[in-house]
Amino acid sequence: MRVVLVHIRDPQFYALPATTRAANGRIRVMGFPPIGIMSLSAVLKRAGHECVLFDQANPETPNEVIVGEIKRQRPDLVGLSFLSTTSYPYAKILARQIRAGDETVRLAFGGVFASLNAQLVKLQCPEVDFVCRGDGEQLILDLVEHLDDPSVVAGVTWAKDGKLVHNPNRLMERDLDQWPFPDREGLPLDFVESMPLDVPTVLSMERFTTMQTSRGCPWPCVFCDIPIFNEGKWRSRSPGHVVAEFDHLQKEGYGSVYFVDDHFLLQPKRIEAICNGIQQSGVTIQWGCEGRVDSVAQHLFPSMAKANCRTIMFGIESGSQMVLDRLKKEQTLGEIETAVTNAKNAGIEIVHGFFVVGSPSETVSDIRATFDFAARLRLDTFGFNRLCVYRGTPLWQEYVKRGLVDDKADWYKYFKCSEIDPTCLAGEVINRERTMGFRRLFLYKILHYPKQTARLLRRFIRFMPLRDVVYLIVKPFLGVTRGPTRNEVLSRAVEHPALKDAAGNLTQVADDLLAHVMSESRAERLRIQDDAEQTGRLTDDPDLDRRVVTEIALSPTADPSAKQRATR
Ligand code: B12
Ligand code: SF4
Repeated sequence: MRVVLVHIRDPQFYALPATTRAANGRIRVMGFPPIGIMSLSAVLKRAGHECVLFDQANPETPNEVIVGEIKRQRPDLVGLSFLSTTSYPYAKILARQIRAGDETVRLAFGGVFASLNAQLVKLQCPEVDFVCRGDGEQLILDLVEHLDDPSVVAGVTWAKDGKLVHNPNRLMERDLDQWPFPDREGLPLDFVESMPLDVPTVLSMERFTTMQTSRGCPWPCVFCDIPIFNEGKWRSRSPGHVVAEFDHLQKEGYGSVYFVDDHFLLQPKRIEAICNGIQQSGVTIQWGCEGRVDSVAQHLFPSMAKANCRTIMFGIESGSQMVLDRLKKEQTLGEIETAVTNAKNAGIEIVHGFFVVGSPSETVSDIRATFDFAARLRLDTFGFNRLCVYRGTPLWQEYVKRGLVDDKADWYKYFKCSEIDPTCLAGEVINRERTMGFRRLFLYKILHYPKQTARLLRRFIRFMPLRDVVYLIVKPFLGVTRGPTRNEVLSRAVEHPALKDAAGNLTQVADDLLAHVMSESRAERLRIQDDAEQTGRLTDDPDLDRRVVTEIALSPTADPSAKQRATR
């Protein structure tokens, strides 16, 4: 079988660098590689199928070229893969262009948004034959074998005789080691490691890629749909499998890797084994990961640094405990300070904080407290996004109950919370406070952490045109405000009006599902925690994790002000 897979992109999440070609002749893209379609391609090829990949980031394959190639190559299946609500409009547009060019080709959608809204998507996009839910590896293998009768393919939503068919869910696969490494050579692109800030910020010019070593996160943050996408479960690859992929990437010439895991820092035993494996195999690739600040694996930050972990990104969200509690983040300001301090003391070069502003019940003084908190933390980089609400999250459900969103009419949209929730500050106030907060934060960092700031700027200047670095620094002081982004406008505009009502009638399942997922999440956390405790017991020290974390925070090399804060 021949399969074409396309990764759909939001234009603002990638950019083309000034030097558009790498030394090997491949086009350079600043952004993350499309690891979803790369994973599916590897699985298909191993099973003997042919697979052709396209990425909308490739300037040489705009939609017209993709449509033309599909007409020319006549694949058995075309899969469009996209991550979020924001990229759904672009997926719809391409699906319609493909269908207009070829009436018979089989079209499939997959990815997080499509999974969580499968029936609605199928109704709104009749030109798409299959909406695929959850993990795609086994699903796509089964689908290509049953294109004419997908009734036996678990996890597919499709239509028969004009009626919607929602096949049962696929059992969640725990053995992730069975899948081959992603097909990274299937696209003629080289990716540049960057952060999607206002000016895309280049972190290195090493050959860059992403890896996924675990899936899911069992916490209940109200704005996040990861728990529901993963049915409240966390699944991981074995350390040996992860290290083997590192080894393979090193041989392929990669110098930098970022883990797209939702919470890498969950299981100390696994992290330790991965770090040991990297050191023993002599892999020199620098890597980065994301995790929670309450991780019990913080005593391993020094081992991670030794194993070339260069970046840790924490979901900090707010400097107000009230806001953290409102978001059900289940973390404290003290835990945040400890984690950031531990990471810096361990020698992690870039520690990043994700923050949100514009949360429900947040006041002006909460926003100010957040920026002050960010200033005091030893963070190297930070991002402050306006909180948005997406369908599939507990916050969306709450808004439905409070009558703030209409699930029937709004399911494919996303909103800045402040646009719809009267308990949020007005958008202009949030933007004003954010601009002022940024200015204070920048000045504070330059004055109080001059060496740390200079080191970071030196890194940027090495890889970015000077004017971009200057713009990055002065941007907060320019006070430019923007209206809605192109995505925001698109996500609210592109639809099949005639089918909207029919789609809306299917939106009644979320409550039960949410309750089920949240209880599964709690059980999963207990299971993993048990496991961590048992690891402690195996080393004859049940308090190992907690004690070492505190020791690192209070070590004599720690910043003395952080030491005071950590003991507060
Ligand atoms: C890495 C990442 C990014 C990267 C983008 C990477 C890229 N290549 O474009 C960056 C940082 C740029 C980013 C930006 C954003 N992201 Co993001 N991102 C992620 C993250 C952490 C991992 C995605 C990933 O690489 N997964 C690994 C691959 C292997 O999985 P996958 O793509 O889902 O593919 C699997 C299946 O879905 C399936 N599959 C996928 N496609 C297809 C197609 C077919 C035909 C089939 C059969 C199967 C199939 O098979 C694959 C293998 O099992 C996810 C969280 C998550 N766990 O998914 C959030 C996530 C997708 N992002 C999210 C959001 C909101 C955004 C932003 C809107 C954030 C913002 N406010 O700016 C933007 C929008 C970006 C865009 N759409 O272009 C939300 C989406 C929520 C929603 N309902 O919309 C998520 C779920 C995070 C969250 N906590 O809620 N993101
Ligand atoms: S910690 Fe919260 S925000 Fe982060 S992945 Fe888990 S549920 Fe989502």
